[in-house]
Amino acid sequence: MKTNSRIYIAGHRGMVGSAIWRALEAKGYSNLIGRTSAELDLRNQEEVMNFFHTEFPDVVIDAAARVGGILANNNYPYQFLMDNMQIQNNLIDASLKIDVQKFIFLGSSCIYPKLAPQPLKEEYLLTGPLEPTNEWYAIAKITGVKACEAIKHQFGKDFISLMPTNLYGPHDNFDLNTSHVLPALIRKFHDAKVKSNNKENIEPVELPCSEPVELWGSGTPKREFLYVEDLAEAVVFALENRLPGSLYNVGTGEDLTIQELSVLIQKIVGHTGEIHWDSTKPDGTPRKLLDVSKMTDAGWKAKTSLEDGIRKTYQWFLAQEGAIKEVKITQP
Ligand code: GFB
Repeated sequence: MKTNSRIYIAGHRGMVGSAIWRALEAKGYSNLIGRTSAELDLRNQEEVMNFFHTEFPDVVIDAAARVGGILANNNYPYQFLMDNMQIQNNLIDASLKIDVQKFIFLGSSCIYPKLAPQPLKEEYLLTGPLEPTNEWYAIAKITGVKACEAIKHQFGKDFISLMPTNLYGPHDNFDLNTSHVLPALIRKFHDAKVKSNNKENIEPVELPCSEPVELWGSGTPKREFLYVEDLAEAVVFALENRLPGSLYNVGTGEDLTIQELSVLIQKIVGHTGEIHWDSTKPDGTPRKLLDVSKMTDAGWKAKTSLEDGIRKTYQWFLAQEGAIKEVKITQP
């Protein structure tokens, strides 16, 4: 990899793509290429092929995908299946046709069977049924992993897949209908705290107690969380080193229950009220802890603790909230 290699980051405006862009820039890579979805519809094969024939990237990183939390996955199965297949098929096939030097495909830990032994090793792929709430997204991502593996096997090209665990960080989606659990909890606890602080001004109480917050499911499922800037470091590591395998898990190797996560976020945000669990909402898979020994053996390890990562994400969220309020104030 040269610092002037032409590196196309598909999805460079998203949480993952923008973190990869910043990480590459920080390491001196000067020839980064990005297109917004308004400029280039990655679901359109002709548009994608024309773009590749104009830009001729040396390296392609596929961080473009339709993503969302448990409810969005459950409610929009067709879009999660079809958009993702179209995006990745177009990117992978165009990359093969113009002969890019390296292709990195990003997916998610939900590709593994729902009840596979824990921690999840790469070799457990396709050994059992998937978690029903996200099987559509998982099936799309599995086809991407297999397409890259087939290209490596058949043409000997450096097309690899990195499977991160649940990600979070700056530029995450904080919309409560479509977000993942970690940003949803930041928003819920923050909003409840702000609401009760405002109330306090009118009816002061001795001990400020935040409004209660409603969370989904039972709180018992376990999840592993990776700060997105750590994932970006892993992508740079995979770019700079030729990894021999075709599929690598990327995570911290540690998980916690959603209930434990809620207590941690409550503490960081400063919410002091009750938590109610809405059992009508799905729990999803009981656990999906990644076995990260393949990446560790290759020489990469995550470095941000969950608490530090949540603090940084909350700071970013607060800065956006401030910006949004300023815009609202200055509008007529
Ligand atoms: O992050 P999440 O939406 O998705 O939910 P998955 C994780 C757990 O948090 C589930 C619970 O048990 C949810 O019921 N949860 C509690 C909440 N309160 C909330 C809340 O307010 N919002 C949300 N969103 N969850 C996704 C997959 O699975 O993970 C995707 O659907 C992808 O395909 C992604 O793999 C990484 O971890 O269950």
